[in-house]
Amino acid sequence: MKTINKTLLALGIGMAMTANAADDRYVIQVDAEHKGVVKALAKKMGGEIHAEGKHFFSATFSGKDLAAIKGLLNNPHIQLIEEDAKRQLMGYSDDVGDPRHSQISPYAVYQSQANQLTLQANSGVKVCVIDSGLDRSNADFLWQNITGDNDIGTGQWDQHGGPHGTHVAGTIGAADNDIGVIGMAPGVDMHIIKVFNANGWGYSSDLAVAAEKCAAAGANIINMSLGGGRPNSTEENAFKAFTNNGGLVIAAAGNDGNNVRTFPAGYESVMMVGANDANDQIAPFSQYPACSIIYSGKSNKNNQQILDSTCVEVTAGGVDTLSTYPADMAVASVLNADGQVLGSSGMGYAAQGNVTGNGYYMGLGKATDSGADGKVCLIDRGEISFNDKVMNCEASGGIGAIIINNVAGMVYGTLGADTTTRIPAVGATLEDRSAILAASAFGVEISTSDYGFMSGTSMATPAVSGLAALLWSNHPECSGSDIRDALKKTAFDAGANGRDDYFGHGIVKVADAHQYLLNNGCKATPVVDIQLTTQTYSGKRGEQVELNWSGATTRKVNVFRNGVMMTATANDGGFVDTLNNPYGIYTYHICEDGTGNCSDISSVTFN
Ligand SMILES: [Ca+2]
Ligand SMILES: [Ca+2]
Repeated sequence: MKTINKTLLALGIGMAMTANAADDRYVIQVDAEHKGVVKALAKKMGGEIHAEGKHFFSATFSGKDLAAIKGLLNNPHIQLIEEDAKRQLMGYSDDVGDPRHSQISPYAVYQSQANQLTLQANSGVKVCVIDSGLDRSNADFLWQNITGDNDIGTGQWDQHGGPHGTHVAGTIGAADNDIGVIGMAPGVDMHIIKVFNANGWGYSSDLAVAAEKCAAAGANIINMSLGGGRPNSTEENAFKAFTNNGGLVIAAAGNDGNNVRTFPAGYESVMMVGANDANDQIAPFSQYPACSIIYSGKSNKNNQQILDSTCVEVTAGGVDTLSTYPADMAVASVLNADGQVLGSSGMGYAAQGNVTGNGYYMGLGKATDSGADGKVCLIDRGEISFNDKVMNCEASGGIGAIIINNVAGMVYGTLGADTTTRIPAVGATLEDRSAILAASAFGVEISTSDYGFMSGTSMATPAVSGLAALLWSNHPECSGSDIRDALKKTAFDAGANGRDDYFGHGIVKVADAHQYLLNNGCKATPVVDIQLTTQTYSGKRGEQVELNWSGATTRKVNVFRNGVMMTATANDGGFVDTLNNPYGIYTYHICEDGTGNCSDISSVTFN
């Protein structure tokens, strides 16, 4: 495996710089004694009040610029109106070090507060990982806590079918020891179902079967870092059944960077996860389907209700995620300057090797330089390709190359598949530039490793599954829906204000979710007055959906399809809807006649 994901990450950082648009939020400074009057005025002008101090408050005025606000809020008690600049936390980062010799906490552990909560062993939480297997060659697992299902199509569950499944499992449950990485729920019980390998899908490609195996193994969480375009009702029913039995199903939004809804993540019963980076920015590849909208009320469209279970619900770190690999399938880089290990990234397609020597600064490395003979070349990024810099170093007699970033952060680059270099080459951060130029003795190593980086919503999804397991182990009385709800309620609101299609409710903060459940408890048995079930069958006039309900108390009930009221019908517990050439998901709910007292949504899928 080459470090192919580095290119993706570089793209992510470039995109992130432009992602934070203005959001119409202003700070208004006032005389303390007249703050109430000014606040009332701001509300009257459509403002939504946020933070408040003695002499100021902040408010959002949707779609209005500063000049317009100054015009609207023309009041003698206002001292100043200014834009409320968004303050960003410093980004999160991986621990610096070599995971072959010490344990590295990936940045997402800090970002999502997994380091602030302890997994409760023997809580009965078990995560089922439907992926490409977990390779037994990696030592960073509590193997006694891991089981799996073999499959005729894909073979042994503990022999990898590519590194994907091993990487995913490590993010969930890599052990807390002195090597490798640490999972979000370190050492948690896992059950591995191998549905695909290097050749593609095996016979257990039917995820419905996999879901049943997960349930049979006693798992309460299913992780699916996979997805596709078409819904399937058998599959959906399987996940609905798992969820109805108190479980939690979590799946990836997809990596095409568009607004397409993928499945299984797009089913209501499944929690859809997007990916963010270490700087709380959305990953450019993370898909952002719009939520379904339910309309209700007397004229059908009076009330809009966003069905946030068909779109991204939360995100977690999934850009350049460090995790476990099958033995020797990852590439590691180590940069040592005067005995201190600095952050580094292996240049894509760089030669393996481990060299030590004095450093020689080559500037931009645009020409050969005999001063580099026998030394490690220190080269600034810019103007010519990484490969040309490394080739010039090697042609000068250099034994290894360090390319230092010219913008903040790590340089992630590749020499290209056609490179002919034979010396190890790594990237380094701009922040470490002065330390590097001041040092004399260097070590540069590119070698195989059992730990490496990947990027994708496939990496964010196991982060959320592990976080859910960590939270649940501290609240075993909760249902999967309670855990899902707590993660959403306490997510950090990144991106546009409020829930948005990219982040959903935001970035998971598991310690905050823990506090939320301590404060509010679980709603283990949700109060639903009206119970609705739906099933499909083929009738003479087309596809038919049979609705059955109980618990409504009015003489008639209102039947809604896809949020639009179809009819008021007798409250006799049954109704049949006929559809002509249906495709996709159809949602139904029942309300007591003319009221907002409604059943939960029940949906059917045609394909
Ligand atoms: Ca470890
Ligand atoms: Ca948001």
